Amino acid sequence: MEGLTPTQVASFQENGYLVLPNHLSAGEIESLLTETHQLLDTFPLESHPLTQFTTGDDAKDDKPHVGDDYFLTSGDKIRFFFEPDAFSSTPDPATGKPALLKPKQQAVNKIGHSLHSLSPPFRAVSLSERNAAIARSLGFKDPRVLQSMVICKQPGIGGAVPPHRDSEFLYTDPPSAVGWWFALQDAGPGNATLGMYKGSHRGRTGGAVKRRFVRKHNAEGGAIGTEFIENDGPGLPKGMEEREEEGQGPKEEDVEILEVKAGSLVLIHGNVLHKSDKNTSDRSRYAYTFHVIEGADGWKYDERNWLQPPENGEGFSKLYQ
Ligand SMILES: O=C(O)CCC(=O)C(=O)O
Repeated sequence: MEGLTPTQVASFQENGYLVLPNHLSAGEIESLLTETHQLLDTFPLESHPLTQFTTGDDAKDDKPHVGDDYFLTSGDKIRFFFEPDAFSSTPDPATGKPALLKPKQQAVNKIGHSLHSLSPPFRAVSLSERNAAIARSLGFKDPRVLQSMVICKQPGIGGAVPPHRDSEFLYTDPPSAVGWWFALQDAGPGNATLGMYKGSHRGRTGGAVKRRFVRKHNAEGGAIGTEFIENDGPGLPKGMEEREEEGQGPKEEDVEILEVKAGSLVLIHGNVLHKSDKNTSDRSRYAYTFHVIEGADGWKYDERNWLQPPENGEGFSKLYQ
């Protein structure tokens, strides 16, 4: 199976991302959307802790929260995270819980984080020879797939994703993450598409990983949530050890607002800064994304990362079969 052309690899390395139009067939898009709707229709609300998705530092005390545990143990499960704006600002007096203001299907921010292993349609488009060939073109020796999710960007309330680099969340020493992001619906300026800071992955433009999103622990060693900490390890992938140059940091005028059709694949360098706005339109913007990290000797997946390997000891899903 063919991977990327040398021109495509060069473009990925130059810009920090690469758009591959028409990557998924109409049948594949249909199967992923059908599965997404089926998951949204059937997940039980009664037993759900009503966890809302945010990457902020929201642990208010040193006790584990049910919602934090639901998030932190979702790496090998299919779970549902709500839009903060889908809830009433005061609890429902009958239940003591915040009340959902929308049907659950239109209230979920994302579904994650192991669709690639647990859902047959998502597994088929993730652990594929086609993706293995792309990973080979990018130089991966033993690529491992993790943190797969559907991001719904619900009409009117789909929350903004602040500028970030994926290696801040899935840190290996040295950094190696690459995101695979598939548009399941057309995405453009009207419905909160991806905004990519072109070239911001490079060391000279300040692309080194400077902060990390990790598990927060209490004095007893229990995980009580998440926080950002300073990165004290290598900030750039092997072979990219450039020094930062003053005044070369990411600029808003370098942001490319992607306009992509359903079925497009966007490859996202783990060090490139990217974001998406709040979806204030009346159109959803479903996307499926998973990430790949280097699992070979010479790279170490960090034990403080928010997402940890499954407890069965098998490690993250191998892309090379
Ligand atoms: O789909 C989005 O809005 C943001 C996705 C993203 O930033 C990511 O997958 O790293």
